Amino acid sequence: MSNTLDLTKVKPYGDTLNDGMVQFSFTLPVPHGDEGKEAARQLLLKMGIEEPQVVHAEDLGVGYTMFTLYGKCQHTVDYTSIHVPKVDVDIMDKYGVEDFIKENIKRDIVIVGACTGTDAHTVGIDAIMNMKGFAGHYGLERYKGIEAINLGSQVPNEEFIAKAVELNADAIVVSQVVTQKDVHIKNLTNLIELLEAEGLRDKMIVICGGPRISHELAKELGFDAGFGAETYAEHVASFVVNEIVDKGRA
Ligand code: B12
Repeated sequence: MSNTLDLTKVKPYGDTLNDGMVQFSFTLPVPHGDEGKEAARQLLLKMGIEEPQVVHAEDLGVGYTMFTLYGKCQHTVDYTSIHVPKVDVDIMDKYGVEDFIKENIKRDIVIVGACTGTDAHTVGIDAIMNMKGFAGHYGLERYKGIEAINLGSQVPNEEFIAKAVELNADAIVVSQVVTQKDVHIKNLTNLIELLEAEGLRDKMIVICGGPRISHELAKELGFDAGFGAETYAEHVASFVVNEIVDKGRA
């Protein structure tokens, strides 16, 4: 085992560089006991993990057990060949965005946001939209030159679009947190289809975000941009104001 860093052959490490150590956590529908631990261990061997060890097993009751295991990963990845599509814009801070609006757009812009469909998670969209913001980054409501309207969660796509039209929105921003059974894909696709059917798709900037949203996925689904975990209001604001100018909508 080499203990020098080679970015073309990256693997996890725990104690010593390149030792391959990985932690797993999962639940099996089996009772708590030695047979269950052995089942968990064998599963890791089948995944190609070397020297698997069960370090914790928790009885979840009624025939279910949760396991934590350690083991050694044999595989490596070439970090130098990785390319992840990202939103291509220089991020400005709040004051930079405000100056940009004053100089280049010369009017207030309107951004309407919601968490749509059956998704009831409000914290993500609030982090972007609300005055207080998130992790020390103020939300869009606090930006001079931005009128930010947060419709909350479980907003049907039809209602979301109607409100955006009523408010003459420059941009609509949608949050999707629940991804079980690909519900987010269905809901986001439905939003784009409705916008297209009403001839609105090219009249506003359409953005989605959430912990399992990538820019690549968003583009595939017909959005202008997608933002994942660790997004702050200034990321969205920088993208929106640049798009308004680039698309001649100032
Ligand atoms: C709080 C919470 C709840 C609360 C929500 C309360 C509320 N008012 O929001 C309650 C208890 C109601 C809840 C319910 C459910 N939840 Co829940 N919940 C969570 C939890 C613990 C935290 C989510 C959160 O607030 N994160 C903090 C915010 C700030 O992070 P964020 O959403 O990722 O947002 C950031 C970025 O993603 C991005 N972003 C987000 N939206 C947008 C939008 C735009 C436009 C942009 C630019 C960026 C952006 O910016 C944000 C800031 O950086 C997560 C687990 C976790 N630790 O993440 C589970 C979790 C999301 N919930 C989950 C589930 C399954 C549910 C339920 C279905 C459970 C159930 N069986 O009833 C229900 C769903 C109800 C429904 N109809 O939607 C799963 C989702 C799994 C999946 N892959 O789909 C999770 C991951 C838990 C888990 N591990 O299983 N939940």
